[in-house]
Formats: sequence, C-alpha cells, structure tokens
Amino acid sequence: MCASLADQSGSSLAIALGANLPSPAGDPLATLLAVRPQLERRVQDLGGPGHWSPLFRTAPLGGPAGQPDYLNAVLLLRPARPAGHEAARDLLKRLQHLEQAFARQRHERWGPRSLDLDLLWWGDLVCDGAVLQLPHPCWQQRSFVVAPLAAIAADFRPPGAAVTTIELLNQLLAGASEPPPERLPGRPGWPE
Ligand code: A4P
Ligand code: MG
Repeated sequence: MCASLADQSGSSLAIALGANLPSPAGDPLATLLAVRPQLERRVQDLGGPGHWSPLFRTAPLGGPAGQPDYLNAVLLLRPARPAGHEAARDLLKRLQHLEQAFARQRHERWGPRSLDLDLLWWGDLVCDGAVLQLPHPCWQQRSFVVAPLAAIAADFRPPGAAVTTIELLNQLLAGASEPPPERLPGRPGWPE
C-alpha cells in the first residue's frame, strides 16, 4: 500500500490547515490561533523544528456555491523520525482527533468546515489506501496550499513535485479564475 518516491528535498513533512466555519474557539481566525499550539504539541515527538507559514485568506475552491472565504496556513517540519506507514497513520489519527475537538463535521466533499488538517506529505512515503493517501491528492493544484508553502519555502521542491513551490504558485495563479490568496499580516499568536 505504501512505497517511496525520491525525496529531492531531504526529509520533510507538511500539514495544511484550513477553516471557514466557526468552531467552539470562535471564528476561523480564533480557531487557527487556538489550534496552533495544540498541533505543535501533537507533532513534538516527531522532532525537528517547525516552520509556520503566514495566514492567508482564500476564495473557496470547489464545493458548494456561496460558502465563506477560508483561512489557510501550512506547517512545515523536518522530522527526525523516519517516515513509515504506521507512523503516518498514527499522525493522521492525531490530526483527526484535533479536527473533532474543533467540531469538524463531514456533510459533503469539499463542503465548508470548522477545521481541516491534511497531511500533505511525509518524506518520500507514497500511500494509496482508502484511509491515507500520500502525497495528499491534488495539493499541487491548490493555491490555498501552495501560496502558504511558497511564502516560507519558495525554492523548495517538495517530494513528488517537478518544480519549486514558487514555480507551482506562479503556474496556478496564471491559470486561475478566482482571486489570489491574500496574505494576512502577522499578529499576536501568529507572528509570521
Ligand atoms: N485522507 C486520505 N489521505 C489523507 C491525508 N493525506 N490527509 C482521508 C488527510 N486526510 C486524508 O477527508 C476525507 C478522508 O480523506 C479522511 O477520512 C481521511 O481518512 P476530509 O478532510 O473529510 O475530506 P475533504 O477535506 O473534504 O477532502 P480533501 O480531498 O481532503 O479535500 P481538501 O484538499 O482538504 O479540500 N478552498 C479553500 N480556499 N481553502 C480550503 O482549505 N478546502 C477544501 C477541501 C476545498 N476548498 C477549499 C479548501
Ligand atoms: Mg481534508
């Protein structure tokens, strides 16, 4: 079920965050501010320094018409622990518990959500199971993921990608019909 691909970037791991509905913590901004330290705790044992992207306000891509704009961000890690199927499944479970703690409900594909946490990749691990797919399908086509990545690692070529994040972003923006992701200024609790 899991294999590996050449990780041109060295060992790295990326998690995407998104929210466009209120959670028990408040509006999507309050949610992401509350999630950040909790997510840091949950990935602490993976080792390696974490690198947070700035927050971006993004137009909804796909899903039902009329849903609110999203807030999106990315956490990039250099884990000391090697990638492995069991470890990745375990991390996905931790992410899903955190989604549940912020009242995530699943009604429809790409529907609005109080919190979405996606594991984008972990090193060169490739999984195509029903529960876990790595790299996360289609992330390279999503400006709400690529813009935060490019803001912190413009010259970085993620595992499985043919070009750097800034090149990916420029390609996406050139063909986009929706407004580009808007980078938000840093603030207490999210200084980037
Ligand atoms: N799953 C498999 N692999 C993974 C993985 N690598 N990371 C499974 C996370 N989950 C993974 O997930 C459905 C199932 O995918 C889970 O049970 C898990 O076992 P989900 O979060 O319920 O579904 P989803 O998020 O609706 O689908 P998907 O394909 O993850 O979509 P995305 O990419 O999350 O897109 N527009 C803007 N501007 N910003 C957004 O954040 N998000 C989406 C959802 C659509 N439009 C958006 C945004
Ligand atoms: Mg998801």
